[in-house]
Amino acid sequence: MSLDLFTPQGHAGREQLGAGTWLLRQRAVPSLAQLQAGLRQILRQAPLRHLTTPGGQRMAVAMSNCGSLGWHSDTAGYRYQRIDPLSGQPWPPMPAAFSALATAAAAEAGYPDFQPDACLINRYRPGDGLSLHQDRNERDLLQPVVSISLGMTASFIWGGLQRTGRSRKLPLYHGDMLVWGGPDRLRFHGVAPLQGPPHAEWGGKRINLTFRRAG
Ligand code: MD3
Ligand code: FE
Repeated sequence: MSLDLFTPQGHAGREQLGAGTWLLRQRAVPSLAQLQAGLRQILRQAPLRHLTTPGGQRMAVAMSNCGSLGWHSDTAGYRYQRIDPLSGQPWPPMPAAFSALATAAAAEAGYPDFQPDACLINRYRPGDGLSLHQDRNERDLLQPVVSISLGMTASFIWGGLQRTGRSRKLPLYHGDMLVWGGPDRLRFHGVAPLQGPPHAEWGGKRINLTFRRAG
């Protein structure tokens, strides 16, 4: 396949967004086939589902997990757990290609010892967004979070350490990776309601993978 020089997602390269944050454009592209095959298998065992917030609201984004720990939410609260409550079984294992990619990206961003034990899978359809929040259910907040964007372009909202601070919007394209840690780990962030054309291969959806050291 030839390089597309006319669309912004055709540009690789890395950009430092904050003291502890790197955007690695197109970093997941060499692994797309492995990610797609792995996802298909994981979602057969642990289908995407809409969780309920502690306040009783159905989340627009559909979620699943792989790895020894999975993020879950219901009216009892947010937490990581070893068992998928839908199947009563452990979450599907994290494929070696997934963890190797997350570990390599983290090392490139200055986090040399990242070994994820949880991978949260988020599925957005047009109109679905994720409201401004912090990720603070992980045990060790010195560990970074690594994310991979797949499918339709998202408008990522990047805020400050307080909910009411200024925020900027940043497009995330198919194949982009973000590594987030250090002083930026507790920044508020979210995703604007998904809009725009369907992706040529992934269709009318966006999948986001976030790798964490949760336990
Ligand atoms: C910044 N997911 O799953 S990934 C989430 O695109 C989540 O689905 C978004 O926020 C998505 O919790 C954004 C990028 C990301 C992930 C974790 C972070 C940014 C972060 C943790 C702290 C600060
Ligand atoms: Fe988050």
